[in-house]
Amino acid sequence: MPPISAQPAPTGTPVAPEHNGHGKILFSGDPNASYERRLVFDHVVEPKTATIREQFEAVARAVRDLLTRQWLKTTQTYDRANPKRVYYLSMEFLIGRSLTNNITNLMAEPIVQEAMKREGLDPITLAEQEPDAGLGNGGLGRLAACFLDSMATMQLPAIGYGLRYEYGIFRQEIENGSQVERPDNWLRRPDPWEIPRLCETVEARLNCSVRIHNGAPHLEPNAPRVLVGVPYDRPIVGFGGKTVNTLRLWGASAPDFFNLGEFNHGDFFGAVLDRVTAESLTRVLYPDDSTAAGRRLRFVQEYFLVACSLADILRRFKSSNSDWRALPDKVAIQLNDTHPTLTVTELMRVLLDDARLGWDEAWDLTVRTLAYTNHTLLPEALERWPVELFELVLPRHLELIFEINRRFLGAVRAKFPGDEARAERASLIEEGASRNVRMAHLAIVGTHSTNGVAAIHSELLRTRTVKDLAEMFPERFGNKTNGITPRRWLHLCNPALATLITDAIGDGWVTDLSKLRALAPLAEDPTLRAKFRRAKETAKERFTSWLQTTTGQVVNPVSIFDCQIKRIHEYKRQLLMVLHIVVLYNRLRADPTLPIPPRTFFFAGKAAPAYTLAKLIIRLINSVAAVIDSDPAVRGKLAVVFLPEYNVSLAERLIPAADVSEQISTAGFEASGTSNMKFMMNGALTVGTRDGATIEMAQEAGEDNFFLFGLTADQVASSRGWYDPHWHYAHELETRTALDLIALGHFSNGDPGVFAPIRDTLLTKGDYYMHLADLGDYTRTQEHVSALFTDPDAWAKKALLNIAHSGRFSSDRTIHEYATEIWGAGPCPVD
Ligand code: 26V
Repeated sequence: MPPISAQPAPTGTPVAPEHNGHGKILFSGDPNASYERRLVFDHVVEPKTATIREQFEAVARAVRDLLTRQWLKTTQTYDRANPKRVYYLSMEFLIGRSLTNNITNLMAEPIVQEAMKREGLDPITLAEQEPDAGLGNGGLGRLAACFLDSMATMQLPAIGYGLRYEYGIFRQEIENGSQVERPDNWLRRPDPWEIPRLCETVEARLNCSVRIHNGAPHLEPNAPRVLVGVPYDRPIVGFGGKTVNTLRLWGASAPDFFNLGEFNHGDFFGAVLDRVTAESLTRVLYPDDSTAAGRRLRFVQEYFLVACSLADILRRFKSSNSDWRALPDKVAIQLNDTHPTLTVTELMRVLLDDARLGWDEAWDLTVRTLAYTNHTLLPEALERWPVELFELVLPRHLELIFEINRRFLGAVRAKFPGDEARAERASLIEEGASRNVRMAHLAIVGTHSTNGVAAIHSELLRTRTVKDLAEMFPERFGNKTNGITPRRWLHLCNPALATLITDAIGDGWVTDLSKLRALAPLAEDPTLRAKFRRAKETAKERFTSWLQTTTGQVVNPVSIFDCQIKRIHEYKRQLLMVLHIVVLYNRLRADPTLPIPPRTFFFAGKAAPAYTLAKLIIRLINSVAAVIDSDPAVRGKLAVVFLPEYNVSLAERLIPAADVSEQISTAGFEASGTSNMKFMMNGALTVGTRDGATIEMAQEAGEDNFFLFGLTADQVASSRGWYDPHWHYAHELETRTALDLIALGHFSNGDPGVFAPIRDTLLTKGDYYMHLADLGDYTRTQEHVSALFTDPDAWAKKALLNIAHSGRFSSDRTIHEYATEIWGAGPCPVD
């Protein structure tokens, strides 16, 4: 296999526009040119009267014209070379905006900027027209999007497969301090990036029908149905613009012969209604990443993704290969969490029932083709689907699962004779009042590789969560620490810092982030430190002025920007940060002259709509913000800001401006985290627990340059039996005062009832996530943070050292490891 380069695309040699020959006419005054042509012929408007939205669509389409030839060429190159292909199956791709990213990766900024100037277009206003493609909940979906960028940049022949939800993650509004969910109808207007491929549809067969009953979709048994998957392709431009890979999203539809019977009997209305119902399958993304509690339609969505993607993959395989035995040499399928685990049984079904292979051969091919990544250890988020649901929707798959399990348990009993308890724990089927299929077990048994997403997470997965399976297949378990794309998360979102870095060490870091190490010795240089401070100021001013113009909120740009932005979850401990704020608030109330550097605490994140406590945490944050804002004793020293509607674009704005990154999950609970890496790369200092990838970040940067605190994962586990939050309440005055203020109604107009559930969680119900255990150490650590901030030069040095040691957290490095150690795939360069 050819070695895969860590620095794949040469920088400084833009492919577009020169290579494709279209750049010269883009935006020219000639009405035949791309931009005007789009306005006149697509929108049928006079360019002078075009609305800003029409202008955006025309610019985006003009940029698409720049990449089209390379996109076609990429497909042709792969078809000709027939390399081993990589398929990334994911229920989520949290893409964000594409216009500026595609311009950056095409290296087309200079011509696009010049052309926009000529046309009198404002690039920022124009970019704002594009809605975020929010086809994901959080980390898992954003990781998938970063991986696509890296795979294209590294010239890997890869395709992403997902679903084309018409409604992405809900829009969050805050009303009276509380979260309200609004639908995100992001496809309301035509999306300039997607290409429907109506000639490449595939079919997915269910043993039931989806019907609307009382306004809600229901599964009707024993009514076999065919669903049609319509591919919608999106270009994924690698940096340098040479490779343009594809993200293929499936939309559900009904076949043309659908319900022909009813149609012939005159039930035209019923036939059309059924079509509408079929199309409703991919209408909306499930917004709850905190529990896997069974929504039946989600199960059908998962199967639909699997069936459509696999049909497409196998069709492509068969068009260039004649022997099924070549499958694992030509195809690597990565399962992003258990959501696409039905790929195991779907591939078995095709190989057994359609290709007519024997069990052993089919099983060997299946296992060698598939690999699985686990993204969470939280028991409530591990997928288990009722056996009864399989019977209803996918009876053949259930038969296959029982047979896989029979053989697997035979192997368990052979390896560990007499250990029936082990067989029960390892089984693919959870027995009990209701029988469930344990999807993680199926994923591990049916693939050749299982990995976690940070060293500690992979270790806990192997030694605790699925210990019995790891003991059956020790060679299958590994780790692939997550990463993020430096194109979007540094080059694009932080121009001031990116320029500083390029001026100091050249631009090679954009495709080889390990080059950032060259900054480490330069951190000794006071001039560079001054430049870093200037770049951070620029980013902070940019953010504050955006905040003021869009929301009217004014924040102090010289205060410490202390940020926790992520989904709202108890384990992520937004409450710990709130408790610290209340501790500081009390200190300042007791002594308004207390010399502490001013801080602005930023929160952003969505709570799952049904997660009541998470929603109450949002309300608490907003209540604390309001009380602090109206208290003259602390105003000017402390401010709390909850930024509504956290999405990729908001992260791109705030992260460059951050001074402090809060990564404060209960140790052992955050699988990896990826915003931690984004902050580090943008020169924020981390206050964090020894959890997820934060541990590896501190190792890289040196613990002296980090603010680590709190219990370790081992300490959390070993104190679980005797930990009692009441002890902290009784013995720590500041803890008690803070909790009492919350519980007695100080932040709820004197009404103690409002935040009682939070007090109960932290005290009476045992504080499962051990906030009170860590509060003392956290508060002391934050004092060191404040002290360092009063020495801006020393702060800048640590920040620069963090940036210098963030190179390992490029998703290029992660993808290099997947490609060489799991997929056995290498680059297939496009001319
Ligand atoms: C579960 C479910 C349950 C059914 C409904 C929809 C849904 C959506 C997502 C999930 C699983 C969420 C798991 C997840 O996002 N894990 C995060 O993965 C990141 C990337 O590896 C990692 O950095 C975070 O630490 C981890 O929490």
